[in-house]
Amino acid sequence: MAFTLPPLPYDENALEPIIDAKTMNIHRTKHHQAYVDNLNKALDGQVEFAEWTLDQICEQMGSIPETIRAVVRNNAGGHWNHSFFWPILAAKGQGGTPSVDLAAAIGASFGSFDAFKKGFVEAGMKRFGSGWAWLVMKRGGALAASSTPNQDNPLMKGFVDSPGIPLLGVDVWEHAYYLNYQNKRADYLAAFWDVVNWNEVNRRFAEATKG
Ligand code: MN3
Repeated sequence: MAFTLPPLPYDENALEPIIDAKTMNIHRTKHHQAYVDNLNKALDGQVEFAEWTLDQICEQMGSIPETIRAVVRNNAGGHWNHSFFWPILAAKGQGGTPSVDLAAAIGASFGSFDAFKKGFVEAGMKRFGSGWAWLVMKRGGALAASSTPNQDNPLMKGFVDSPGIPLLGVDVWEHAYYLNYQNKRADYLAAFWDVVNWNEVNRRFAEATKG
């Protein structure tokens, strides 16, 4: 079954002024759509993977034939990461706050909420070139801030430094922020907190905790 671009859960201008409508439009209908199209193209005729979910492809990247693995890794990652990204954003003031349970887990793993934010932003700032910063739940339940290059994600066990279940992530490719922030990734990451959809992060955390 071919993969498709998921619907955006809000209007393209909903995240303004933090993320402008033009960036949202280009990012989703051009960049994200290209990952979808290129993933479908790469898997065309690969009957063995016809019923695989996007999660399965990311989690079992080592099972993808080497001849197509690099293109599948880039584009399945790109599709997964952006499909994850849109719903964990919400209009300023609409995203709620971390749940009591999530706040407690963040406190236990990082020492404080501010220490978590600092670690998460640092992960994004230190990522040279293009990639993502993540809050992940590692095996055993501890939370960690990490980053991945390109379109890799924490589901890709054996391919990334800090595998786990992604709870929050931010795209630090220049295409995610260049129109509004130009080269100022730090400003983009500082503003990002205003549009985090904690309701969705809480839901993912509750689901991950259930196991
Ligand atoms: Mn992107």
